[in-house]
Amino acid sequence: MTRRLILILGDQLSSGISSLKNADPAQDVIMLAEVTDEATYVPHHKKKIAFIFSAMRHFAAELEAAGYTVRYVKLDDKDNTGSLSDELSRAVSALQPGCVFVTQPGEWRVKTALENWGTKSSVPLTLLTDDRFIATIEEFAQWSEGRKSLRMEYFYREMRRKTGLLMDGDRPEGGKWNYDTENRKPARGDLFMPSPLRVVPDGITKAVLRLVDNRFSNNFGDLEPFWFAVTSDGAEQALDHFIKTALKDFGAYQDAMLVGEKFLYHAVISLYLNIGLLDPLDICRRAEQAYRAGDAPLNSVEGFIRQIIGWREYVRGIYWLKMPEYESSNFFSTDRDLPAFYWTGKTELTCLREAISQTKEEAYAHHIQRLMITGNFALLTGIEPRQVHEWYLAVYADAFEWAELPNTIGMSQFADGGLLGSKPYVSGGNYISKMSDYCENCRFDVKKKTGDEACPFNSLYWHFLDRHKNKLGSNGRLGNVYRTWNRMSEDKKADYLATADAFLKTLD
Ligand code: DLZ
Repeated sequence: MTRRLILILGDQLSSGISSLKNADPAQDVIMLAEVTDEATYVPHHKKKIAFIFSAMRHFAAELEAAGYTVRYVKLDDKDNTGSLSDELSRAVSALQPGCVFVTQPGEWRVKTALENWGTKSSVPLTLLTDDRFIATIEEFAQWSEGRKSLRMEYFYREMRRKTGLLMDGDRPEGGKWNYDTENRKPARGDLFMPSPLRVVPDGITKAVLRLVDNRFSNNFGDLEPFWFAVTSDGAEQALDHFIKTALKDFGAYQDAMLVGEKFLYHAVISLYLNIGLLDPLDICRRAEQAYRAGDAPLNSVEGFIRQIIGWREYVRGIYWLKMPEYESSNFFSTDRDLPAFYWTGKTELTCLREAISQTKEEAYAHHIQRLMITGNFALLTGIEPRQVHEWYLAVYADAFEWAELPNTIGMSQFADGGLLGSKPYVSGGNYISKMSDYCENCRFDVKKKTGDEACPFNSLYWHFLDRHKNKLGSNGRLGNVYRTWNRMSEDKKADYLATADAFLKTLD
């Protein structure tokens, strides 16, 4: 057997990853590299960089403890070349392996760079399937073939059947595949709120925090307090904690938002899942167990499992099916720059201020804050989709392109023209007011429709529908709203449009 060099990327920190299968501790070398290129291709949140580097260092230490030889390149190592490809070349020169193994990267850009490296390299490079997912990329492509519409719901049902999760023979548990209609309760401030498990930084994490503080001091976000788990054991504890304290209410309140409540009943485990510290099927089985033991209701557990074996797998499939063109989708041909307050949180709109401030503090906001506050605003105001995508990719600790890009380009910005969603996720202030307490202390009045004091979402909503009527007017799901718009008096329409135009000017 020749010596293998095995490259593990920053989001491949799973002991069962395909590149480590059959690794021989006696002769193979495992390599991890902290590199400037990956840390800077978008201006990542400080906490995200610290999370990835600390988890990489902990994973390397675990591999060493298990008897492997590990080549770990730290960001500030003096010979660090700054890119994954050049680090691979340096390692090949130093170690003279017979071949290089990598599990397929989760990002088109990184995959292409490694493939290019492979074509020039003196040693063969093998990219292995990433089998940490329920469906392979090929399975998804097969599922999509010949379908008129690629809706998640049908794919999700296949994944339920494939995994046997929440199945009662060949029927869905409880008789329905989806319990979302029970999952739209607004939360009240006096409810008992759990909070995610917080891990105290150890010596390894503290060293990384110093490094990030030195090297990325101008990046967005608060570095401390840093409380993320950085090992699979820590992530498992965080999952247990969620199942015990929050899963039961996760479903009912998953769309709710409250001032100062950053997590509500959300699991905050996507960051662990997306770098490989948790396994998707294992997480779902544990949630199902809680349901079967009577510790959590079906609407919560089904909603939770759907996010993982449904939506998460589905967006990954879409990513690999549609890249690289997907990234430049811009159905509405918009070109407005992302407002500066996305990087500061300094805005008079309470909803945006809350969602962005907590993003700055925690590198986290939950799904509805991302979709119906920051995403909704970007879509209504016509921000260029690529800028919105790069913002989400940078600011969230769980954001890796395969997951983030379809969520932003497709679901949130409708920039793919309806491949993912059947209609754009836009709303006026009413929805925000119904699902949150954000509007109670806002300088704008959600009940006012037009004028200086009116909630900007109200007029922007109609402005959006009016300016895109050529592209959206024939969408059956928008029939009612267009009928409402068409029935309005010309004066009222003009008021809405003038109010929105005045607001849009303030963004220029
Ligand atoms: C996101 C990220 C960061 C910040 N740093 C590194 C790094 O230094 N080394 C590394 O191997 N990966 C890093 N990553 C993750 C990659 O940018 C990329 O998102 C995934 O590897 C995609 O497969």
